[in-house]
Amino acid sequence: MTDRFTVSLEPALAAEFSAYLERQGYGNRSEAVRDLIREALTRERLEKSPDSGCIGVLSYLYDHHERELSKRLTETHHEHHSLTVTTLHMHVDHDTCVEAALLRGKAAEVLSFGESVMARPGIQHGRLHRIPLTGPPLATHRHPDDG
Ligand code: NI
Repeated sequence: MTDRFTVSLEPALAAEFSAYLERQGYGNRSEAVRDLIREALTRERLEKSPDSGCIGVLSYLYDHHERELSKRLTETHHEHHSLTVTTLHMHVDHDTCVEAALLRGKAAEVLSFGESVMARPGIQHGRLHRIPLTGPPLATHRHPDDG
């Protein structure tokens, strides 16, 4: 069952929206509106419910010759092993590495961990994408090394 509604836009906004659809490659307005609504609801949920569960995709680039950075990053992920589910490492060229870490935890914890990594000297192009979990906030089982 689909809920339909009509949206009125002033001409200038409608023109901007049409240009946006074109740039983003949307075939129809409904799909674009659905995505924008989902994005707004996701943002609100992550902001208003810091304890709700989410998946985080954290990516960044760094120079592995940068003093100690490589080692400290590994240590950081170990210190937060309950948040960092897995890390993918790519040797881009002689100097540069890209890592993508998959995180799982409370929205606020994932954000503060991501921000602390991205703020480090030597970390470039840091990005954190958070996807809210709709089911139970977190897996409840524990591992012997969780402390
Ligand atoms: Ni590397």
